[in-house]
Amino acid sequence: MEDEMKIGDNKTINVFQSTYCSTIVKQAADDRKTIDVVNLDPAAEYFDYQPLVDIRELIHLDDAMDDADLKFGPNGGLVFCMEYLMENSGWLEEQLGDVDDDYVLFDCPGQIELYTHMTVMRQLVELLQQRWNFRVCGVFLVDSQFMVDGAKFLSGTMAALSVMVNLELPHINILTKMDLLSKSARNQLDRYLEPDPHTLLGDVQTRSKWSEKYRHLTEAIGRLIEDYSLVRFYPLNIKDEENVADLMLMINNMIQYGEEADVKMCDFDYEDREDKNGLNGLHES
Ligand SMILES: Nc1nc2c(ncn2[C@@H]2O[C@H](COP(=O)(O)OP(=O)(O)OP(=O)(O)O)[C@@H](O)[C@H]2O)c(=O)[nH]1
Ligand SMILES: [Mg+2]
Repeated sequence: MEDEMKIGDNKTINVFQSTYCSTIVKQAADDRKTIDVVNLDPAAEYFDYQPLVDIRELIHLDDAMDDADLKFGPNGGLVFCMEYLMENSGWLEEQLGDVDDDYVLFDCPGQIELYTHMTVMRQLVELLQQRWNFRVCGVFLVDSQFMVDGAKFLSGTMAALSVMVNLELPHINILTKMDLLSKSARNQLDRYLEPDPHTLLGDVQTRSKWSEKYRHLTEAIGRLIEDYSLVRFYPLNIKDEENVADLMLMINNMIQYGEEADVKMCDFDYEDREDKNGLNGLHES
């Protein structure tokens, strides 16, 4: 990364979906900055970036599923691969090489249980933070098309909250694929982005027996989200450069990345005069 961005041990990481990784890498390249991506998805078939490290060179999902002794299915196999990575963390460290001051995205597999309640990703985060001095920001991406309905919005919010609690990281929630939403779906979603429990609950209320029975619980969840501002979502349209730049800036601020680069040195003329408040005057030259 560029010299002016050096701030000590300043390796940074975000956890992303493949399309977002390539979007960020391309936008950074347009600004003549290099961002590296580590593919941590042992089942990845295609992604549109050149990875710095690729977990598939250590273990592929097929290795776990085809093994006659292990006999894993896709989910168990994926967890096995991530645990295998942790057992071979020396391999990852060696592959990463000297990444001091670099900005690294980790493109992670999509199975949500890895983040909501399992420990393997948490262990990885601890390794990055505590042993390898990374500054880590978790980026949780949810497909906006699954959030255009009160009940789904509540459940997406609870999933995001579980991830935040489990990983205990600076964290940002992003709604992806905004470019694919119709105008009416976008309007519907806008109502949830500044959540008002009554708006949400109005949508969630159906006349089913179940929803009637748990109405108070649903109301309490809605109030919790609103009262404590626990979870916020930021919409992302990858086709809107300004939108991508705003999100990058927000993430950089969270991990205090490139702060020195923003410090502008100015020459000042100090004058021996008292201003009207009795303070020494300061003039920018
Ligand atoms: N139009 C549009 N398509 C998108 C966007 N994000 C992802 N896609 C498409 O959705 C599909 C899946 O995207 P990926 O980036 O591979 O998603 P992923 O979360 O990495 O998927 P897995 O690795 O399988 O978990 C691809 O066909 C992408 O082109 C978006 O913001 N807009
Ligand atoms: Mg992917």
